[in-house]
Amino acid sequence: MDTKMKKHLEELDILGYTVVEDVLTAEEVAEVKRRITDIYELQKEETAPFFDLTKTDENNIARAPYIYDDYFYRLLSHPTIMPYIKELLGDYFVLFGQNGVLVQPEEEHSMGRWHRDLSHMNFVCDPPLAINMFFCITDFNERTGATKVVPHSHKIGYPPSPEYLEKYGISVNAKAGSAFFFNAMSFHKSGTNTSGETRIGLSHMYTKYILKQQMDIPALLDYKQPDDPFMQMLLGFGSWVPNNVLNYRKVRYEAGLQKKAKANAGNAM
Ligand SMILES: O=C(O)CCC(=O)C(=O)O
Repeated sequence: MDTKMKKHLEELDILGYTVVEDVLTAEEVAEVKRRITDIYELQKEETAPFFDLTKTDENNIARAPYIYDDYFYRLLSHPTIMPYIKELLGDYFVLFGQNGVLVQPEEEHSMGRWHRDLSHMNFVCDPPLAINMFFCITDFNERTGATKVVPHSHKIGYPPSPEYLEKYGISVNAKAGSAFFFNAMSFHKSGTNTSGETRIGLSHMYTKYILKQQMDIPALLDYKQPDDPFMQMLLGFGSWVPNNVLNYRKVRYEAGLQKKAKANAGNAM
């Protein structure tokens, strides 16, 4: 492991968070910004026949963008990020979810309340069960509504008082293009945006495979598992809970076909 990674993992272990700069290029950041905004607009339209998304806690959250656009699918296994997640969670882990979090100027956000990402779990876990990684798509600072984190709070097995959280919570500064990692058991919330511009983060939570995913990802992908064994693992095809016998068998059947195709390719060489 190089010294840079060592330093970040130490911060993440002790403080509960760390920022790795310059992971996405300016072009990638601009692309994500444009695409996530389009997906959020589309999701508002999809929800409109049922209710007004903007009047719910889902306001300004773009859920599972990788289902809508391959650009986001490719970011799930970003080559700079995966080695960190492997160090933290071991070789077998899954994606809990990928979500765009848009914090609008002078607007409250449902993520603006102190929380842990594994809700209702007030216990200490070492090694970690879940790591959140935000791509910062805009600058994160006190003015733009950067995430606020309470340092070391992933190490306590009970929720601190509201007074403690407010007193010791700090805004984590990160430039657009950075990867902001935090232990999912750290108390955190989105900050208040007074910058006049939308603040955008693209969250990716990775967990040990024994935890439930945010959504049934194999179902979202219509039970079509990718060829790549790493992506099969990441998306939960190796650890999901099938919702019926047929779907259980469909995934096993496809896995069998892929195995055969690989064996045949090997024989042909
Ligand atoms: O938007 C933020 O800064 C925090 C988002 C958050 O709390 C979460 O994704 O769990």
